[in-house]
Amino acid sequence: MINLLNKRMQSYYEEPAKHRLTRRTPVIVRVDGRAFHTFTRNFQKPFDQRLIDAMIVSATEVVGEMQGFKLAYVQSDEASFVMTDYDTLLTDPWFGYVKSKVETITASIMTAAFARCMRLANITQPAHFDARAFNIPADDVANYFLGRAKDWHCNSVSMYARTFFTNMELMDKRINDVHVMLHGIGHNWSTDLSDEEKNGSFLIGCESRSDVEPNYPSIAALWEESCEESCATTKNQNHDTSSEPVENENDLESNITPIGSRNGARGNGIQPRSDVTKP
Ligand SMILES: Nc1nc2c(ncn2[C@@H]2O[C@H](COP(=O)(O)OP(=O)(O)OP(=O)(O)O)[C@@H](O)[C@H]2O)c(=O)[nH]1
Ligand SMILES: [Mg+2]
Repeated sequence: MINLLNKRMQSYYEEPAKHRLTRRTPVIVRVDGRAFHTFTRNFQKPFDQRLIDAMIVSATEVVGEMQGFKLAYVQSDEASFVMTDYDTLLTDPWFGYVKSKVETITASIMTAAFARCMRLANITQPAHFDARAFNIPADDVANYFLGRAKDWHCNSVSMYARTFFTNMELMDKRINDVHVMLHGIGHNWSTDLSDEEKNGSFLIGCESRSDVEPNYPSIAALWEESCEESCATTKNQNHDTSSEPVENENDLESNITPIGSRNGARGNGIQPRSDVTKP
């Protein structure tokens, strides 16, 4: 028996709220720890290796689940992932690019994995992550990651400086002034800290890389590499086998050309934007 009431509830209310991300355009998903200022109250300051490791392990778990994953960047209590759905003509988007599904699943995987890491460190306090997903043009993906990396660079310097100076002393100081203040008391941000603490970590393939500096050429090269690497490995995977392409003008897939199959990062022929690439 057809449940007409349920069908009406779905078509009137659920379906209109089911927003989908745009196909054949990269998608960024960013998770962020909820109220981590409070959660980390008893953690080591300015940086706690248990938190850094747990974020990388948890983000790696998301990477393992995310279809079309290309590149991720982890810093502080946040991680950004970029995925695509155009490695091949028949690549499926993760969860049909249904926005709420992508966001809730990503936040759940991250939260569950992070809780496991915390339990191993004997921390039982609950931690939660939110997630947001949005499209971004392929030629601005490197700029997106550059923005997050630059943000971490500044936060890392000021978190380190707060170990030695009061908020009052650091008020209205530019980043270069803070470096000078640190040098003045015999500390050097660039040599005192680990790469993870200074740069955050990029996840590409099965690798975690903390040696990537926050400049456009390095990050753009990584994005390019992630597209090429993933195209090589995912070709002929993730197919919707129920819909082989047909040369038919009514077939949605027959009138499109594969983008990004060889040079995925800029496969659409658009040159990278340069408006925010200069320091
Ligand atoms: N002690 C310590 N704290 C950290 C470390 N990494 C991140 N944090 C804390 O995590 C916070 C993350 O900042 P936000 O995400 O902007 O702030 P939040 O408190 O999580 O608030 P919402 O994200 O808005 O819920 C920082 O302000 C730090 O207090 C670390 O390695 N050690
Ligand atoms: Mg947070």
